[in-house]
Amino acid sequence: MKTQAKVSILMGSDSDFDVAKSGIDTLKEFGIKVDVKVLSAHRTPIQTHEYIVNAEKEGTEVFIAFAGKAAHLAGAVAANTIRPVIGVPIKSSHLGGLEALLSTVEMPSGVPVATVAINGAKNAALLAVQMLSLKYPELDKKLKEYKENMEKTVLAKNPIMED
Ligand code: RP5
Repeated sequence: MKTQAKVSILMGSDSDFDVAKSGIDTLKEFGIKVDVKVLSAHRTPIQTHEYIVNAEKEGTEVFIAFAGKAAHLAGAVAANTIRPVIGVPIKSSHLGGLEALLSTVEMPSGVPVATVAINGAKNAALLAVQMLSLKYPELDKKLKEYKENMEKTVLAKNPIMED
């Protein structure tokens, strides 16, 4: 099932791709058009700014930003768009991702970033689908099916015992 909904995925480094992949795959399962770019708030600030402005003009409705360490990418995206921004902190080898979580979630008042768990790519994608389902009835329907299937899978593995 295809939809006109469009999400931009940014990651601070190609080393974030392994985490981002499950989010990208989830969005594609819902038939959402995904534009994926490696852009950094620190290493390519000018190109990041240009991309965000153009993406919004070209129809991106939600941004998802993956970044680790001093993770300023989601904040930098939110500073340059009025579209919703979801931040995914990436786990690091030294500090375990807590530094990225705090860098992503502690936004100043007026510039929100909806921050999911460390490496929470799938939930970021599902949150984006939930936002888009307000506009696209086909996504609303598919989300309901997704939740029903999740419930069935859990109950099949863990049947509720009756007295
Ligand atoms: C962040 O620094 C990236 O988002 C990545 O998570 C981390 C490490 O980047 P690399 O040194 O692997 O390129 O900006």
